[in-house]
Amino acid sequence: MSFTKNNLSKVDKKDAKLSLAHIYVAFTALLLGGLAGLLQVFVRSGQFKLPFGIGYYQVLTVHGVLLGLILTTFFIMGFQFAAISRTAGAFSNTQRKLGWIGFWLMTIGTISAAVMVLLNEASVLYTFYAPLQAHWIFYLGLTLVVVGSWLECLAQAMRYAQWRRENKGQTSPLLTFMVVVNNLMWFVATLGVAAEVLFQLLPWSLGFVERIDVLLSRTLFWYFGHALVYFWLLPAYMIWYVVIPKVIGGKIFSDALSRLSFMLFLILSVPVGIHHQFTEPGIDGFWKFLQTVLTFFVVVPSLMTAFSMFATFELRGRELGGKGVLGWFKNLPWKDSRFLVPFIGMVAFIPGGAGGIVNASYQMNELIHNTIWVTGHFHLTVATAVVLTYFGAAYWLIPHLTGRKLTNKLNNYANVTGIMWAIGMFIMSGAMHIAGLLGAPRRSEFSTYGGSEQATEWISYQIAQAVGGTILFIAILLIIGVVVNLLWFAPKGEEEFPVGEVAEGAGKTPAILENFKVWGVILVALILIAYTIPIIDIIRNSPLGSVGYKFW
Ligand code: HAS
Ligand code: CU
Repeated sequence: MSFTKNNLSKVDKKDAKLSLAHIYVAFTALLLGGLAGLLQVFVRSGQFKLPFGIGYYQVLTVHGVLLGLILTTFFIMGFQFAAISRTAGAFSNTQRKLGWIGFWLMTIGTISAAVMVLLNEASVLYTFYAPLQAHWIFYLGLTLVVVGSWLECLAQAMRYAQWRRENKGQTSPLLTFMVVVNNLMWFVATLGVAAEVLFQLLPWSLGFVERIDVLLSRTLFWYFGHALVYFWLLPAYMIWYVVIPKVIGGKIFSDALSRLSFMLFLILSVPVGIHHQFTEPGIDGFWKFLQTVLTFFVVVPSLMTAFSMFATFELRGRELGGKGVLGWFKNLPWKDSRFLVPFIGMVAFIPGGAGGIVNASYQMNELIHNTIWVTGHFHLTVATAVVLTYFGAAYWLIPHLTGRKLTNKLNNYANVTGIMWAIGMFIMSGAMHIAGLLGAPRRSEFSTYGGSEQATEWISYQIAQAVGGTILFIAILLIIGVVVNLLWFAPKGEEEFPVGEVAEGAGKTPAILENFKVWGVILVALILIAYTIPIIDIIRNSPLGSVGYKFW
């Protein structure tokens, strides 16, 4: 049997189960990680002390790991299984089995890492920087999460390859293609963190070696770490490019442009990690500058995305009769949570992305590095643009998978979650940005620094963060309420998995955009250029290395 793009309208039932399993873990992580976030902003306001000997850094680790690593990875994988099943067709039994093995490895890994954090054996934050030393089970747990995700990526790639075999010479379904690009980027990036964990952190935490090369470990981490943020972002972009046009009744602006932007992310996401290490000694300024330039290149596909989204919105708004420069704006479906919630995410990404450009500007980085400005930046990017898009998608994806309906009432609650998030985050992230410019450090418990005048300036902003954080936590409770309803209680029915069609006249997609060999070669070349000499330098000039520390 061969099929055309549009005769698949649903996620296969067995695939739906696999997808849902991921969604359970993701939203459990949201609840627990959100609670940890609430405790943190309370502590930092100076008005609250953690009970039962719980440490601030322990809570911060729970927050970063559960929200930054677990919520994201599980939601992404669950969404991607559904997206492929919907656009390329059901997974084969073998592929699905691989997916389930991956899921269980990831879940066991998450539980082991979480237990070590709860036992206060691993308060090393989500970046697990050496020389802070966690219990080896924490590192092993995170390794299982990565290995599990590889198996899932493999299952998804196999489904894509099967589609290509069965539909020779045709352009693949856009959403399936995007998933494969995201997974490839993830695989290449995670090789860095896998090397760090296997060759450095594990032997060191097990006591096989006494010392660790700190700079090398951080460089391997950031080789992975920047691509990690795009691994979070690209599924949101999939929803913006492919789902949102359908939700608003419009068309995808251009298939070719969407694919090009994803391929640009693939080649440019990894060789820019040193922009997180501008202030580290031991990396020559030339390489920092080179990666600054590459970072400015990787901004381009985001600008293409912004352009493309504006075009989709404007075309649709005018089709509905919008006049004048901005008249189209009011004709968009503002009451539909499937549109409004991700849209708020898009708006947040404008200042979030602009802040990123400040961070990446080599000299300006001196001002904001290690201040809470950076925390403000990533709460706009990952914790608003990305996760609001995920939530907006969950509001149709979950009922699609469970055979229920997003009723009007639930839709209204869903809209409230988006608006509350916007308000809470505006206050919290705004206060973080300003306090950061005034020098307030990130990753830091409340302190008056001996009553210093500068630290006094920060306190009112820390209280504002607690206010914003509280609103966000209430929004999380409401989100969980909507999700629980969509999983188990909403009325039975059918909810669409919206997949847009490409606007007419957009032209045929050039085959080069699907040629993984060509893009793969460019990717490897850029990585070698950006990293070979810095890594040789680091290893050659490396001092003794450091023993492990547990400061908590
Ligand atoms: Fe970043 C630090 C640079 C994007 C996440 N970033 C972080 C950290 C995280 C993070 C988690 O160069 C902290 C890591 C840690 O713990 O130390 N970031 C950038 C740059 C971009 C960027 C150049 N970051 C992201 C995204 C993230 C993320 C995306 C998560 C998902 N970031 C940095 C740097 C640091 C950093 C330095 C290190 C700082 C330090 O010193 O420690 C770019 O990719 C941003 C490009 C984006 C744009 C915006 C395009 C706008 C769009 C929306 C259109 C809106 C529409 C709506 C259509 C240029 C696509 C219509 C609207 C109407 C109003 C009508
Ligand atoms: Cu980065």
